[in-house]
Amino acid sequence: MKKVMIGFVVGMVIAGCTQMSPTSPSVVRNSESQTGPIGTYVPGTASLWLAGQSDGTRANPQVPGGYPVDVAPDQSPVYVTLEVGKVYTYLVGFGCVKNGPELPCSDANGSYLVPHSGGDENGILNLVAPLNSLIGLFRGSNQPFFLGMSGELVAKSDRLWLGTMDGFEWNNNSGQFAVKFYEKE
Ligand SMILES: [Ca+2]
Repeated sequence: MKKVMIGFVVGMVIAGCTQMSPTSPSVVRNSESQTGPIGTYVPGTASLWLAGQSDGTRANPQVPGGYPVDVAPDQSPVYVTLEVGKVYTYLVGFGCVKNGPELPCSDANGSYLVPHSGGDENGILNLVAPLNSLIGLFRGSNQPFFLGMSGELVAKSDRLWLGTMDGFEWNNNSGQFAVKFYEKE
């Protein structure tokens, strides 16, 4: 039993390290069954203002029109593939994110409200949402929205981008959220 537990812990640490520094959008589909949940890790560095942008595209200045400090694909968001028109519930299983070194870690509901400091950028509208919270953006839409720890949504397109909320400078964020989407019966 002890050996099994050690193996489990080591496996979790390795899995955590692997997922802490994704360099490109990733999708992890649960292989337990064809109708199982769709899950992914969302790193704190994932910015929706780089959603769908080609490598080298920059985003997230401290002020509108300022120098954008983040770049695709390093701070690009991850995504899940959903079936258009279907209803999904989602749940963040674990994880916490912080928006800079020496700052407190937040769960996916985030902390106080902040705007995107760059305003509208790369064709994606501004959003005011709790700092460090889990946020989403459907492909084909330009309006990011708050997701938080759990909820329900209708898939407006086949791709839901996932990121975390910050004012600017996603590149100094850390942590991640593990989120799963379940097709509603
Ligand atoms: Ca930051």
